[in-house]
Amino acid sequence: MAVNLPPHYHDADARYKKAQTPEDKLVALKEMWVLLPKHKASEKVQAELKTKISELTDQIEQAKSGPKKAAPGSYKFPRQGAGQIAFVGPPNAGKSQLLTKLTKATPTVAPYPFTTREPIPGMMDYEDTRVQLIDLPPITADQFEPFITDVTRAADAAVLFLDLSDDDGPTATQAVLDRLKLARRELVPPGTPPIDDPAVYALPTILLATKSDDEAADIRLEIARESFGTRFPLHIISAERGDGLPELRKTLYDLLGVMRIYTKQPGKPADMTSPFTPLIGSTVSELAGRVHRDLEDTVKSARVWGTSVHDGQTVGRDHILHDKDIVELHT
Ligand SMILES: Nc1nc2c(ncn2[C@@H]2O[C@H](COP(=O)(O)OP(=O)(O)O)[C@@H](O)[C@H]2O)c(=O)[nH]1
Ligand SMILES: [Mg+2]
Repeated sequence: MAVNLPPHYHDADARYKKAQTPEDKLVALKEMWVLLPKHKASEKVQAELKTKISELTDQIEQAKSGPKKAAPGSYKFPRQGAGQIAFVGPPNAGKSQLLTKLTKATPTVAPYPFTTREPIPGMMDYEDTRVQLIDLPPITADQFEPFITDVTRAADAAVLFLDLSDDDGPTATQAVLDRLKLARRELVPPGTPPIDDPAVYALPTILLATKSDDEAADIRLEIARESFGTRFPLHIISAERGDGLPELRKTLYDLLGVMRIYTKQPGKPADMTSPFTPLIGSTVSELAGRVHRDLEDTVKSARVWGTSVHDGQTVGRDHILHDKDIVELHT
């Protein structure tokens, strides 16, 4: 969709392109952010600008705090499936164990902290879709791998871990929230309105209480509810016994806020095996952009089979699609 940008925006853009230092670049980008009209048509430009601002802010900060441990961008995972969810939590909370239960990934699981040193992705099946889960090293007040800023910028959502086998579980989980906040990552409940500051990334988050098989889990759960009860949706599991895992798959899929759309070619049956997964509320043209980059602008109409239309109804490019619609795109 074309975006009408005010003339001052182009001036700032020119200053950005001429800027020699990261600091000057950042100043120009922030001017562009302020000048950019914030509406649906500019969502893509907003997202690109926000990523640049965030990357530069993090880069400047990391340069200040000494030599880099990891080259920037070395831990960016190509997006796969319906979306990416990052596992964040204190040491020993059962993050890696959960990844082995939900995916085919094989991170080391061990009864001592700091076993996981680098991000490990795995694909979780949910019905006919897949969700990419990323196991991360533990976060504490003084332990924070710099690449976590990259992974949490790219991720669509997060799972915050709370260990029900540990009396200090709530304190350790609070430390994770505090440390992430220092890195300009805010864990928020799903449905939270966007944050104004372009350098801050908000991740829709569920709180996951783990090791519910522990004999004192019930009592610790009460304490956890008091600390975090209303701040995040709470889900309880035992990875060891398998309790809560089937429900968790659905919760994680739902956390992405996507819908399943099946596409078909004219005169042929729909492909019901691998749905596209645009965000809930997406239009025909947004779906088309996922099918092929060029299609987003060239699609003119679609025929839709689903619950909100009569079968095979022709709709325009701005028609809002619904979960499980079957769509035939026309250019
Ligand atoms: N009792 C119990 N122990 C668990 C459970 N999940 C993980 N653990 C144990 O907790 C320890 C740390 O697990 P790990 O997945 O490596 O934690 P991470 O540091 O968060 O990745 C290991 O000894 C696991 O066997 C569970 O559901 N119940
Ligand atoms: Mg681990």
